[in-house]
Amino acid sequence: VTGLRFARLTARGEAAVALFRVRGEATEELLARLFRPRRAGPLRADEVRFGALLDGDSVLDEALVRVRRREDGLEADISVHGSAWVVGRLEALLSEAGGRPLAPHEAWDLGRSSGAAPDDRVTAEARGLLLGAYAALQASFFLHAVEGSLSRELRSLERSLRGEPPAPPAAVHERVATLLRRAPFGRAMAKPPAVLLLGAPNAGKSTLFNALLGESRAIVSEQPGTTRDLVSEAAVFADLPFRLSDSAGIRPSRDPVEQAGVARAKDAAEGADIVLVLIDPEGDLLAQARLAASVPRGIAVVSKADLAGAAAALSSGLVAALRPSAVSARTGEGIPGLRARIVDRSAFGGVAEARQVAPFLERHVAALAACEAALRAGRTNAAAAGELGALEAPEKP
Ligand SMILES: Nc1nc2c(ncn2[C@@H]2O[C@H](COP(=O)(O)OP(=O)(O)OP(=O)(O)O)[C@@H](O)[C@H]2O)c(=O)[nH]1
Ligand SMILES: [Mg+2]
Repeated sequence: VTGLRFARLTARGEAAVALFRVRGEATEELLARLFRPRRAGPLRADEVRFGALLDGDSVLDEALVRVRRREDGLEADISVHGSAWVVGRLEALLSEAGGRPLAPHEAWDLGRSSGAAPDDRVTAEARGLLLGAYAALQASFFLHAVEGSLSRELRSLERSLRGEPPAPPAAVHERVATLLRRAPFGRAMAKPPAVLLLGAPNAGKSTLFNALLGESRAIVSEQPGTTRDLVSEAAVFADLPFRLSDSAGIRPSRDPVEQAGVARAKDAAEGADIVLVLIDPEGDLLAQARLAASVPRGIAVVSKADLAGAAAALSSGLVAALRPSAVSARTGEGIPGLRARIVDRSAFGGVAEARQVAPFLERHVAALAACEAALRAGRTNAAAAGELGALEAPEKP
C-alpha cells in the first residue's frame, strides 16, 4: 500500500499557476471528493479536465486535473491559480487527507516514469542543492554531482576496498585523501561562505554592502547608528556563491536597541568565515586599527578612498601594517579587487575547476574521515568500505 504523497512542483510566491502532483492509492478517492469536473463523467487517463476544486461546501478555485495510471496507483497533476491563499489551502487539504508533502528534489522522483531507478541518496542530495543554486559555478558543481560524479566515485572506492577488483591500497588511500582535501570547497558550495561587514558607526559598511551586492539593499545615511539589525543577502562573486551581511556600527551605547544590534554584530563576527573590518579614514585610526587587528579571519578595508584624508590613513603605520584594501563605494574604486580578495581568502580560493568531484555535506566528510581513520588504524579494508557504504543507508525519519 502506498500512502498519499504530494508535491508542489512550482515555486512559492505569486504566479499565474501552481502545479501539484499527487500519487498513491488514495488519489482516486481524494479527487472524487475535491474535484468536480465541469463536464460530468469519469476522469480518463491522460485527459486534461477543467472543473472546480472544492473546499468542503465551497469552491476554492478553478482547476485543471490530469490523471495517469501507474503500477503503484493513480497519479494526478492538479493546476490551480498560484495565489498564496489557494496554494496554502490546497496544501492543507492534501495534508488533512493524510498526504505527505515532499521536498522539491523528492518530487523529482515522483515525476519519473515507473521503470526508472530512483536517485541514490547522495545524488538526491545534490539535486536538492542544485534547485537552490544561485551562482553559475555552484549550479555547475551540483549538476555534475546530479550526473552521478560523487556517488560513482564513492561506490568505486567502496568496491576497490572490498577488492572488486583488487587495487593497490596506497592508490585507494590517496583517492580518499583527495576527496577529503576538497571537502572545504564542496561544503562551501552547499553552505556559501559567510562574509560580514564590521566597523565603527558611519564607516561606510552599508554603502559598501550595497556596492558589493550591486544593489541598494541596506539603508545608508550620514547619521551614525543607522544600521541596527543584521542584514544578510546572497551574493555572487566570480560566479561563486557567498552570503554577505551588514551589521550595526560597533560603539558603546545606552540605547538598548543599538546595544542589541552591536551584540548581534559581534556574534556574527564569531560565526563568519571572513570579516571585512572597515576603517573610516575620517575616524579614530588607532581604535579602528586595533579592532581590525583583533578580529580573527579579518580583512582590513579602508573605506571612502575618494576622500582627501584616505591617503594619509593608508600610509599611517598602524593601518599599513594590516595590509588593507582601499575602496570607495562612491566611485567604485577597489571594489573588484576586494571581491577577488574575498574569493581568494574563501574555501573557493585557488581552486581552478568547479566541476570537480568533492563531498559537499558534513555527513559525506564524516564518512570519508571515518574511512581514512579505519585505513590508517589498520582495520580491515572491508571495515573502511563499510564507512562509505553507510552513506547510502536510508535517512532516519
Ligand atoms: N565620500 C564617501 N562617502 C561615503 C562612502 N561610503 C559611505 N560614505 C558616506 O558615509 C556615511 C555613512 O555611510 P553608511 O554606509 O551608512 O555607514 P555605516 O557604516 O553603515 O553606518 P552605521 O550603519 O551607522 O553603522 C554616509 O553619509 C555615506 O554616504 C565613500 O566611499 N565615499
Ligand atoms: Mg549601516
